[in-house]
Amino acid sequence: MTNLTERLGAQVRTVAGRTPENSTDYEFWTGLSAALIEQIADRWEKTTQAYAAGRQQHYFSAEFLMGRAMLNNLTNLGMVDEAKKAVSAFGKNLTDVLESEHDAALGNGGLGRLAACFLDSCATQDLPVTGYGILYRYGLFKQSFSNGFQCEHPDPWMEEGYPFVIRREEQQRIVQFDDLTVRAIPYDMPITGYGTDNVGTLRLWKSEPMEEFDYDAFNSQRFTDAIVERERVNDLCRVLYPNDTTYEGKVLRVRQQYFFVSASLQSMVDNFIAHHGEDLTEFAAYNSIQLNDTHPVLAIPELMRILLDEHDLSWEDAWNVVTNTFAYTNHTVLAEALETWEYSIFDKIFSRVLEIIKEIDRRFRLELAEEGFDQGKIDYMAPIQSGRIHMAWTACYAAYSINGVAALHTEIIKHDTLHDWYEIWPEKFNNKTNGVTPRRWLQQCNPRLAKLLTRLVGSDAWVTDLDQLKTIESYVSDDSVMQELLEIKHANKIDFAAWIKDREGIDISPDAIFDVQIKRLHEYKRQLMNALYLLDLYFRIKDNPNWDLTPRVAIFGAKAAPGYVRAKAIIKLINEIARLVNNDDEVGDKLKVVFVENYNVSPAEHIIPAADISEQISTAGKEASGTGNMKFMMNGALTLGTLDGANVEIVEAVGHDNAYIFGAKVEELPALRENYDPRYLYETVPGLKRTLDALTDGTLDDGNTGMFHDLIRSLLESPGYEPADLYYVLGDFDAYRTARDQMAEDYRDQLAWARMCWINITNSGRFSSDRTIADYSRDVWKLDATPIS
Ligand code: H53
Repeated sequence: MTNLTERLGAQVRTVAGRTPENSTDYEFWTGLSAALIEQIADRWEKTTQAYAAGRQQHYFSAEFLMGRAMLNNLTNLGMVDEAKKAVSAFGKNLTDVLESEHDAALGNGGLGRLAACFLDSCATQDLPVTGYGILYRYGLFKQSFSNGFQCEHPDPWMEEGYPFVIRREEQQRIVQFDDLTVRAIPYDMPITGYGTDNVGTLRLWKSEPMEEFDYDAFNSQRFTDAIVERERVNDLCRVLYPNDTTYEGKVLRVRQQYFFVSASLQSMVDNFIAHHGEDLTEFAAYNSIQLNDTHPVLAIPELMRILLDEHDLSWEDAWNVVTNTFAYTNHTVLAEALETWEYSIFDKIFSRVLEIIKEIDRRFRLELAEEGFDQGKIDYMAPIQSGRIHMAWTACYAAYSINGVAALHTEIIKHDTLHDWYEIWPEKFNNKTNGVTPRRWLQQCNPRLAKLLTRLVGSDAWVTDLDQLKTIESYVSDDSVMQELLEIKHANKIDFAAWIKDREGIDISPDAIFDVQIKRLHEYKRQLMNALYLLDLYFRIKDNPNWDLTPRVAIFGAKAAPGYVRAKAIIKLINEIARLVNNDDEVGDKLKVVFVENYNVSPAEHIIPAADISEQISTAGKEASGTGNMKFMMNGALTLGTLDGANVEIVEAVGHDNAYIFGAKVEELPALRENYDPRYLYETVPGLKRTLDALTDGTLDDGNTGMFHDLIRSLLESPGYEPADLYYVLGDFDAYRTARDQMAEDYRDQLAWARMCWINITNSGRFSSDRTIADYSRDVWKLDATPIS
């Protein structure tokens, strides 16, 4: 191959239709992407062929939050320096070219980003794993603030073309609904791994009309009918549902789910036949499917349908295949997130699938009755109950493996959420603590720290074996290394301050503590508690203007589901607090509040390397795992958190001296709740009354919406169907304030602080998604690495 500069020049000319000298950064990005695809095409094909012939794993997920692809691919292929040179040969700057890339935001939050990290680890470990999802035309909405209120805008992320997905016209499938027939076209995205020739695949399906246009309808003057039909099909993949954890009960969402699992299963079955012949009873020997939450659970009845109706297997044989094929990951214990669908929806759009679910339900009831279970229990656990279909229950019955995503979460599903299933099939249950890829979340986003780690480890072996960092833990007592670590953090904070200035127009000092909470806005994540702390801190500063406190910058990033009124109220509240605090000269640099608009994967890559404090403050028992907590730790931020989700394991890894833990524990909450009186706390906890009163006494302005009154009510009054302050915000407030104040005090001793950061970084090995994937691969998927060279 000719050198990259020449190829890039040619590609840019092709996409831009003019000389590279006059082309835009975005055209350079497109050209460079094309050159990259050219580079990996042969190996990608070879990998695909190698995987197709052996045992394979398939990761079904309605969400893949990929973020940007270019830097990740360049890094994996060892081409960053070459790309820098090639781009600068035309007078461009690689950073600007990279910044012109849109985020592929085909996910809402943790669950979608986890899927993306998993693909990265699978590719890096040469594991034969393919991801399957939906090519949404609009990803997660873009967020802007208007007078502090969240506004949502569409995200047409690939409208200008996106070279990292390749349309595979010839591999299309037909997906049949009772009232609609559509073509499913696969768009394949190459997934490069670090330091390997293997290239994995993410297959995203797009729906298209059977005929691009119904000319008969058009010719007989029914022009609008022709358009309407076409749009009905296009609607299917038009938009990602913007809900995190809760689900949207829309027919369209069920259609999306069925659409992508049906198309994926068809292509898997065809591949099986091509390589292993027509005897589909052997299907599970070569294929296993991980269901990422309940969103793809329709794959269970759909595989039954394919085996029964299209390949004439008996029910028993088909069920045997199905129960050896599917593994189910649960990601939440929140009741409102467990999907159930109305029977009538299924009846309307895929009656045959419903028929199969009814038969699964009938056999389930029979099986349990024969084993002597009482009717009440059977009714509760059955796939169909009171006219609704329970996707999680169906998954638990059919799957050979059921896992939670952190040790504590798995215990909770075993003994609470899914405890009836655990009693019957304990052998199905296992824990797979989440992880994050150290390529994107350390090596790429924090090059300064990466360089130090490589120097001390003696090689970049840590990039694919993060446990290696443990070998350099002892530098904790080397003051010059600690000094270097402080300088790295400081340099990252300067970069971040410049980025924020550019984006939000606000000045922040790199000498302040950067205290960060970035995650979806949800009451259980308790951004409200953080906001109340800031308001209380503001009043304390006002009380004592000469207070010599360590300057703080509180940084938020969060999107609220468009219909989640209370979450939107919390966004408005934080923006109001920012307005109050940032414009008060008496406060000055002591406290700044920054709400980063349109938080997404790319902003996270700027924020995390600059963070000092990682806010992980969910109500104990509510956050299944969390993965942001791991990214912060890897980058040397200290956790301020509750004993929830994976925080528990982070503390286990670093020790209590190197994290700040506060608040009620899961096992304490039931008793605490019994006599819980938030109003008493409001009256008695110092500072709490004036802080809460500020929401409604004119200090802060909710634009006459009444939303701040509602927030106060949610904390102090019970609406009847749930207790007041369901998420124990006021209950934990004082302990939170004490811990956070203590952190700020401790920050003064910079060397001691650096030592704590170092312990976090060097003990983050077990939170690499490489470890998680190795666990899945060994315990659940039974896969062998399949290197192509
Ligand atoms: O999944 C993450 C967890 C996190 C959990 C999140 C999640 C979603 O993002 C969406 C739906 C859902 O049921 C759960 O909230 O705690 O870390 C990955 O497992």
